[in-house]
Amino acid sequence: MKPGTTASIRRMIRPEAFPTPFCSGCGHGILMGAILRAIDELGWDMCDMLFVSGIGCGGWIPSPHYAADTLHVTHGRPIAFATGAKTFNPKLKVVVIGGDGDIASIGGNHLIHGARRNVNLTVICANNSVYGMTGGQVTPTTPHGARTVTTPNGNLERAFDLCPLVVAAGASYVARYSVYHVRQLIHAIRKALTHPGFSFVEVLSSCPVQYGRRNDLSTPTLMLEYYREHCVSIARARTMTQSQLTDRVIIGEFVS
Ligand SMILES: Cc1ncc(C[n+]2csc(CCOP(=O)(O)OP(=O)(O)O)c2C)c(N)n1
Ligand SMILES: [Mg+2]
Repeated sequence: MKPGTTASIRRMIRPEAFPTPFCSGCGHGILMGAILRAIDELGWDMCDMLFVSGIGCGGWIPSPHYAADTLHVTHGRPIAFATGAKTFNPKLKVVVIGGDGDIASIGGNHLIHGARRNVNLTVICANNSVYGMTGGQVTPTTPHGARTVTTPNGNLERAFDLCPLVVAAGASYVARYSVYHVRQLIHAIRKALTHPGFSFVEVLSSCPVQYGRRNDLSTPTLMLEYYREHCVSIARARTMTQSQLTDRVIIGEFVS
């Protein structure tokens, strides 16, 4: 089947899983499509793949939507399960997809140790800056000052910058884009999938319902415009001062 066609993408999804459980304007839907397009462009067979996710809206991206083997496991543990599956069957292409809570909060220890071991996995973190599924609580990636249901007057804590964190831990492919930057995102996912070793793609994913409405970004458009205005490339960031970089998110390939 010709890659890039609707029919070619259709064969990778379970029609009975639609309509999706995602709210209108949820970036996870864009990411769900971007991952499939990357796999389609590579000409990979979904039968050779295993998708592992934990609990959360991000965990719903592969399971139940993808027509492939999926493991929907305990919150915070997808990297541990994926490590076991990959070790048992090294031929399997194993991809972890989860939210920022799943991957970087309760699952943070598995993330750093997966990177340290340089396990041959691809981890895609759908970062919407909150625990979306449980009502919009603060997470370790909520920006400083941002309002959430548990930080109504603004988050007092600093946020984890996930890409430098996993670079320091030993990941050998690391990139970050937002769901506004779809072409670059698909390209990065392709590179991550074909990379031997631990590859990590952080995806800033819009959540107008739980994050946006508490932070003056209550529509899908406002959230995407925010990403367009606030994301700066690694090259451009190098020319900016620390104060100019306040409230900016650096995107691009950190290690490749
Ligand atoms: C061990 C455990 N702790 C807490 C929960 C409750 N819980 C379910 S999903 C979730 C957070 C989801 O946030 P995230 O991983 O960022 O995904 P999102 O919904 O934002 O995409 C939490 C705390 C759980 N199911 N299991
Ligand atoms: Mg989240």
